[in-house]
Amino acid sequence: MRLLLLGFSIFFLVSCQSGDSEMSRTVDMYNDSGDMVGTAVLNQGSDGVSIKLTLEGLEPGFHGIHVHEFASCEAPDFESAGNHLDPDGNEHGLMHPKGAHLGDLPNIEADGGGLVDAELMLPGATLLDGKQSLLRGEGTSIVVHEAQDDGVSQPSGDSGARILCGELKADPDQESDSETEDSPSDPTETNEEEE
Ligand SMILES: [Cu+2]
Ligand SMILES: [Zn+2]
Repeated sequence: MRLLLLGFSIFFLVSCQSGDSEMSRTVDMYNDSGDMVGTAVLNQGSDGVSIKLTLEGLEPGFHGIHVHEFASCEAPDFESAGNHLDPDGNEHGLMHPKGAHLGDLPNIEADGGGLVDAELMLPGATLLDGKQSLLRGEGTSIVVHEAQDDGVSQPSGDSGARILCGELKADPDQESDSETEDSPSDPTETNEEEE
């Protein structure tokens, strides 16, 4: 019996680590002209979320990057993404003694051709449920900045303008608001399941 249970739990663990769509998410990254310039692939780890970034078209050098609190990237300034994701009320900055925000990440570096190929880690974050979830509410967003994050200045490390943004929607199948506004529901319609 004990062996049988062990067998079941091993099978369960293995099947969880492969294939569960909640454990991995791909975020498309856009610049302020609306061009897609790369992706961020998020994977659930045992003690955080890893982010594999592949980007092009950046100014060579270092750029700040953070997870912001809303799943909304309205060009050109991406202010709709809100502040840094900060469920614990911390100060900004990986080098701040009272930091950091959950969404604070180390700077990324674009090479001479403007390419970024980096893997970052968000310790303590999760793609599952909970206070530390990147999919809380309607989700969050990933924002890349013009300048590098100094790791201590408030509220965002003096990292300058928001130049790239990608939405991490809690519900990836949900269309944008404008889509639903195009087809207003019939007020006489009583069936809530179907249009
Ligand atoms: Cu930011
Ligand atoms: Zn921050």
